[in-house]
Amino acid sequence: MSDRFGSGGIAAMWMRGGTSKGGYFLADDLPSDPAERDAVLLRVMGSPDPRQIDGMGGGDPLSSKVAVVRKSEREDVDVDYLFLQVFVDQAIVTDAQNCGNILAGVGPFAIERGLVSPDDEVTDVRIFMENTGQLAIASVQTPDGKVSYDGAARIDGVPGTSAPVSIVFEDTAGSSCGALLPSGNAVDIIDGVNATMIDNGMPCVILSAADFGITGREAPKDLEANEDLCRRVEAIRLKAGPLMNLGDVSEKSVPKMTLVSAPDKGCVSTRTFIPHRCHAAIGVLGAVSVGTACLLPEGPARDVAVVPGGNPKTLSIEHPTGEFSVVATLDDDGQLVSSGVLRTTRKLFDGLVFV
Ligand code: NQM
Repeated sequence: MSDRFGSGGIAAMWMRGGTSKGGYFLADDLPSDPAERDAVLLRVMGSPDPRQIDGMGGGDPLSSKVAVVRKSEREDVDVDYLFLQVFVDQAIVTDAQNCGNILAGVGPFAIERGLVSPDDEVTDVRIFMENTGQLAIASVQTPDGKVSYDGAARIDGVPGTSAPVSIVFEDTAGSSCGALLPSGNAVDIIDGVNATMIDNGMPCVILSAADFGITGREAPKDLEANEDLCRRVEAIRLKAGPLMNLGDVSEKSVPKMTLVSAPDKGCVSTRTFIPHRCHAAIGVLGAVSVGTACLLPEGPARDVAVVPGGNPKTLSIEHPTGEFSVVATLDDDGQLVSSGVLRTTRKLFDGLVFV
């Protein structure tokens, strides 16, 4: 662990990445021992505490996130990115999930810290996602050799506009579960309801909102207040964990639980528990996995989805604050081979954080 400024502080950049926010660290600036690193990060975020009042976290899983970045030694890769979810109200730091929103800030951070040299206008940063062992290619705006955060791109869930960061994922199927459909089925019955257990970058369980007596259009806070719903969804999640090769998930932030219903004008409407708070939007790789479920021959998502023709297809995943477009490229068998998403990011703070 380096003390670059001799102050006892730890060098950190705070960034909004997509619809999430968190601390970005160079791996060398954190303890190399994972247990020591996690203790430092709990202190940085102010966890466990629902308000995270004694730390940088925002009292919400979406703003209690960390990226650890290092120059990669892998062939054809620029940087390695490890995502860590710092729980808000429990002393848990987990690397059991990836995060495609925080990923949006990794390319700019790597350029700002000198790990990647900017090209003209746009710099493609090849990022190895350590949590799942897969590659993402992020295109960062770098006019005049400097990262630009200003631009006209708009994503739902974030006010205003910013420079676009487009990201392409390949080979995300089975990222954490070993197979796209870890049970081998497009549909299984758990606790009496149809469930699709799927992993195309994020382990997700897809359920029909109607099976829980809700419309699927409720506000996240109303769903979180629905104790019967939360209890039933969590019971299914705990059973799905081992079936998805994730083991005991009682202290993990996966699988995500997505309740689907018919779309307004897109492909499918969603409400996603991540896994205990209801997402204000939807995660990036979560949206890719839900979009992929819409393309299956059967299941709760397929039952309500309106899938556009053509290839590639833009799958508009509706969520509580708008929609998330996944551009899906399929092979001749109709299997998704790559997905493209548009995100934006913003540098908020660069300095030292104290523990
Ligand atoms: O699915 C939240 C987020 C995420 C994860 C979560 C994400 C993804 O919105 O790739 O981005 O599901 O915990 O940041």
